[in-house]
Amino acid sequence: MFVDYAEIEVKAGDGGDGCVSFRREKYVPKGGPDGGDGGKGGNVLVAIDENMSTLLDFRYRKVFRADSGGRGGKRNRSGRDGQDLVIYLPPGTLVKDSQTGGLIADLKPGCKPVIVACGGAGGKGNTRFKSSVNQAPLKATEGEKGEHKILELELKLIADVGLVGFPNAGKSTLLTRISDARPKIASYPYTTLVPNLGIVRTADYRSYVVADIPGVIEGAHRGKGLGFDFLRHIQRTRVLVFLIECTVDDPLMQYNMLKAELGLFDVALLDKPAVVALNKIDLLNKREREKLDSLDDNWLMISCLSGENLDVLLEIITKIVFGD
Ligand SMILES: Nc1nc2c(ncn2[C@@H]2O[C@H](COP(=O)(O)OP(=O)(O)OP(=O)(O)O)[C@@H](O)[C@H]2O)c(=O)[nH]1
Ligand SMILES: [Mg+2]
Repeated sequence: MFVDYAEIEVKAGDGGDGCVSFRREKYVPKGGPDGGDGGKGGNVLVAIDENMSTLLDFRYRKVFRADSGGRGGKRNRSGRDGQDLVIYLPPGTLVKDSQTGGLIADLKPGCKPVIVACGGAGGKGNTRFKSSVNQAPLKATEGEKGEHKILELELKLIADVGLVGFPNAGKSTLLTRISDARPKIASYPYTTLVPNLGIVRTADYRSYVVADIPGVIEGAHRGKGLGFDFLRHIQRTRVLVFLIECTVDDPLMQYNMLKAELGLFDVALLDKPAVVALNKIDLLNKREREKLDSLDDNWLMISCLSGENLDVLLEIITKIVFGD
């Protein structure tokens, strides 16, 4: 199951308390204070696990605690430091503080682990409070509390190309034709319920990732169809491919409707380079094709079934992705 949003609670370790103690040994009268410091509490960190692709695990496990520091001991022994706790997340996860809404980490590929909650400092033992005027201090401090936060995890897939279109336009079929992915394909709308990623390999051994997302329809921003929450997965792509069925009454209107829905979700989506492809061209006869030809010179006629013009489409996408 694909889950792209979760809320978790993190609690860093508390610092250990400082110790009050005095050296007591035969032949060493008035040995002085020897209470050690408390250990530091463990931090909570987030890090990337390349093998993860969903936040499913976090639907069930909600609270993550790092170790607390140990108490300081006699004979100036410091308490042990609490161990850090690392939470592994899929690449592309955004970690936000749910209270302030502030972004704490953006786990892009290659990013180093990030501390999301700091462990408390250890308390001071009474040795630290020794001075010329107070040679037998009874004072030690408590360890600091570790940070406690509620975190929002939001997964935004990392893909170079996003396929957008109405349900049944052939997005999943296209992904199957050009990449190694094998998403479900069927002749009814809403076959794709969660995003699929596929890797496209070019003839010169380069590769990029294409995301196939569920179909968007008019009114998606009001929650119609599957809504448009999943559009977040194309927010980070470099290119959008609009896929439109050529057999519909008015392809241009469908294209404008798609753009309008995308714009309502995030206007920045409309600034991305885009390629428009009319799919299922195999279903048209010559006359119908000529009619469509006049629509827009930049629109590409393709057929995911016969493979017509898929090479041209790939060439255009590859050029934009790599900036060739
Ligand atoms: N004739 C023809 N049929 C196609 C072509 N491309 C896809 N189809 C068919 O169109 C139907 C829908 O294809 P999908 O790839 O599942 O469409 P989708 O856009 O992923 O649909 P959703 O996931 O529901 O949004 C399937 O029956 C495909 O076989 C094409 O080029 N020509
Ligand atoms: Mg699909």
